[in-house]
Amino acid sequence: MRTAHRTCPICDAVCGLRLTLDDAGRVTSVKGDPDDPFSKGFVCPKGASLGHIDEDPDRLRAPMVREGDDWREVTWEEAFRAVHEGLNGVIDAHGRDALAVYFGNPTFHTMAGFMYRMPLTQSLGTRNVFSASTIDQIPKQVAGGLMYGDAMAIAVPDLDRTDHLLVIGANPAVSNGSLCAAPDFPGRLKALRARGGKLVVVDPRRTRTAAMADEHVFVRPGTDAFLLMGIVHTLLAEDLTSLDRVGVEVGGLDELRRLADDFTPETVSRVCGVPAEQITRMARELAAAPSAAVYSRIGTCTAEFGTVTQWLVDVVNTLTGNLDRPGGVMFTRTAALEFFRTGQPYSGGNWRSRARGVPEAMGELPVATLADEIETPGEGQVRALITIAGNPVLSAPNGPRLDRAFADLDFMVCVDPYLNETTRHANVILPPPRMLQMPHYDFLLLTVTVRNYTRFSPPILPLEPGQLSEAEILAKLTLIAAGQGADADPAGLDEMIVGQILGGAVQAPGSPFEGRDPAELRAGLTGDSGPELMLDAILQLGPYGLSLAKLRENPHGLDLGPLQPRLAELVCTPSGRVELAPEPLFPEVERLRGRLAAAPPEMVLIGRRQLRSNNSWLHNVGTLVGGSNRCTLHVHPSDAARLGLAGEALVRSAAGELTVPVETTESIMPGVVSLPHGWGHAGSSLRVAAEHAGVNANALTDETVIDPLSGNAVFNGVPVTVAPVVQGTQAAQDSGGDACSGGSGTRAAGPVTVTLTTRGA
Ligand SMILES: Nc1nc2c(c(=O)[nH]1)N[C@H]1C(S)=C(S)[C@@H](COP(=O)(O)OP(=O)(O)OC[C@H]3O[C@@H](n4cnc5c(=O)[nH]c(N)nc54)[C@H](O)[C@@H]3O)O[C@H]1N2
Ligand SMILES: Nc1nc2c(c(=O)[nH]1)N[C@H]1C(S)=C(S)[C@@H](COP(=O)(O)OP(=O)(O)OC[C@H]3O[C@@H](n4cnc5c(=O)[nH]c(N)nc54)[C@H](O)[C@@H]3O)O[C@H]1N2
Ligand code: SF4
Ligand SMILES: [Mo]
Repeated sequence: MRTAHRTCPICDAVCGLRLTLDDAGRVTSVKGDPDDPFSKGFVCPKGASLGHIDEDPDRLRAPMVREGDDWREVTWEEAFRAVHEGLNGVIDAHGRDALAVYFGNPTFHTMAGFMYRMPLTQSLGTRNVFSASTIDQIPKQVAGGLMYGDAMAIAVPDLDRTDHLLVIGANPAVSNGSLCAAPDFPGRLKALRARGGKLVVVDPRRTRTAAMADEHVFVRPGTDAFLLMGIVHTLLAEDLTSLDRVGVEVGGLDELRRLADDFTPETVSRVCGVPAEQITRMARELAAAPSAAVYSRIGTCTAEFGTVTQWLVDVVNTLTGNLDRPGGVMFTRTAALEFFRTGQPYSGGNWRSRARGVPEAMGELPVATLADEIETPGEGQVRALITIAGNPVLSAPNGPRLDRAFADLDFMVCVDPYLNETTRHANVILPPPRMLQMPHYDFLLLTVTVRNYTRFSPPILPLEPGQLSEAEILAKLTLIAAGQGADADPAGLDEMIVGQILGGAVQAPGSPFEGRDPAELRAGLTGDSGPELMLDAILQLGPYGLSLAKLRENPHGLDLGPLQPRLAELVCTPSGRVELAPEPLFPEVERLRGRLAAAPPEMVLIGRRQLRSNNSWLHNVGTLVGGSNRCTLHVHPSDAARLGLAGEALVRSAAGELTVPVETTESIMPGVVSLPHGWGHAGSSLRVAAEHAGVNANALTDETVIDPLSGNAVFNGVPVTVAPVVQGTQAAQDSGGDACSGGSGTRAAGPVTVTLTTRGA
């Protein structure tokens, strides 16, 4: 028996875990790490199941190649040769824009995903770059880019010090928070109320978070931008602003006044369903609180006015004087990534997608238009796809259409531990090692912690002989994409990336490495893998003067203190001020104004998360499925009675239809139904998941409707009709063919060119 410690890699909360393992390396228990200064022993049911997840017998242990409907385990050499032939066959026949890549959610959690995302993208040389960002948080980043200049500047509620927290479209008591890393979020909410603070939740469902709150406000799905406009209008009309409390220069107040002018509480109330007096009171309470923070997430990001909503959230935080101030919303000072802030003002829409003409944001296109790019013939049609840690058939809007489109590709390669709804279309699957065999450092999640904090976890178990790390797999893909062939050495690429970081740092004025010799600096780095060497370098360049060795000496993590005001050093708008009224948003505000008189749809669909699920990929673990973790349609009893619903319902939208068991509950607003996403495993080779299949909520979400500025998908407020299932009614089942053919061909080797954007480079 031995004890080991590591950060939980599943959700955004970065909890520390204490594991015990037997002599054979099997996990015998997982508990919260009581010595972690940030999570202090907290663990949720998913973290407690880490051993079962890690030891899932259905995880792939060797690369797989598909021949027709048959899968064959192959050696890594054979797998990479097949990838080399497949990708280069497509490049030779159709050019590089015929390639597409999709980075799924876990690439935001793995060290390899962080290190290799940019090099791989650059080596592919295609405009067809997609990720889970456009079904998640990109509206928040675009809003940050427009207001602060820096799309990596995400305002985090100062959860442990605030006096008043307004949560809009998030359910952290279940999700444990997102873009706000706070282990034991529910405990921190209880502490807020215990110290006399107030918690208000705006949600079309009475969630677990709402049940903990002083006040729960029902809002009509998709209308938060109206509610927030009503709050902004009140703050301005009643002169409740405290801009003097904001420590940076703020511009655009007059423009904002003009934009918000006709969104009176009375007017917006008719659209969002919140009584005008309540909107006025919400504004007054936010302004009067000694400190207050507005926090919003998925319910407001995956909405048609996603970017406008995220902008308005930070406008309210600014107007009430709570921007960059203790108890308000603040900006984490992370240990590792400060070096990567470019200081260049954000600009979006630099090109448009081929088929639908939708603008790029942050260098990527909306995954909502991936199927268009695969299906629309012509120059630049996508013929080959790489997915890394993603399951877009279940997670992207109109998943069934993607399912059909993937079946038509010439070549597909997936880096994933599972043969699932998406990877079943692959020609080659490259499985990463078990979680316990990977080192872990949350490059990205540690940029949004509610205290400054850092923690590194070395692998607990070694790789088996001949097994590849995820970093090596992604490095090989990068080299193949760059035309270096299937046999190129991944270590060479690691050295190149680390060398570029050091090369940039020695030239960067004021950097701790300024003027030093890169070779000497390289010799001083420690780390057992490329990502660890990279981490060591950027920790040393970071604001705390840390190193990988120092983090190894502190296996429970390091508390780096409460958040401090720091916006002044982040703002990089062209004007140098925080922009309250960025011009690119004006057309969106006009569009919003145009909706003031629109009649709301009779019935709309929203999503919901479940405590024991994590998107689509934990349903094969027996301890996590069943009981309350079922895929059901939440319906208000009054709607169920009106529509005659019992048993199963047939739900239809513009995109598709499905049948699903009905669960009536008073917790949901009348006129709204809710379906969790990530289900739909019928026929899966994952045995437990197939027994708890559920349906794919994204058979109903409409890929043709997006948030225009960010390209984000719309999962909430989807117009639907709901009817009882009558004998003989059969919902359309989504099915996809398997007709894929591997391309072939060879390419001349060329140099790998990788440019990391850094302040110094
Ligand atoms: N247990 C669990 N935890 C998770 C995940 C998981 O799948 N399961 N996923 C992780 C990921 S990837 C993410 S991004 C985070 C997300 O974290 P959260 O955003 O906290 O997650 P959700 O539970 O989706 O919360 C969204 C809430 O918005 C509400 N809502 C829907 N439509 C609207 C609307 O129009 N307006 C308003 N105001 N509210 C609306 C929903 O009812 C729901 O309660 O969770 C992470 N943590
Ligand atoms: N209707 C609706 N749809 C939604 C949402 C919603 O609220 N409603 N939420 C959206 C959100 S917030 C998100 S983040 C997306 C998620 O969308 P995706 O990222 O596309 O989907 P996941 O279900 O997270 O799939 C993760 C994949 O990564 C694999 N994986 C797990 N660990 C690793 C690893 O260490 N390495 C590698 N290489 N692979 C790994 C899993 O097997 C799985 O195939 O879903 C979105 N879809
Ligand atoms: S809350 Fe998230 S990080 Fe914490 S134990 Fe659960 S899944 Fe892991
Ligand atoms: Mo997400």
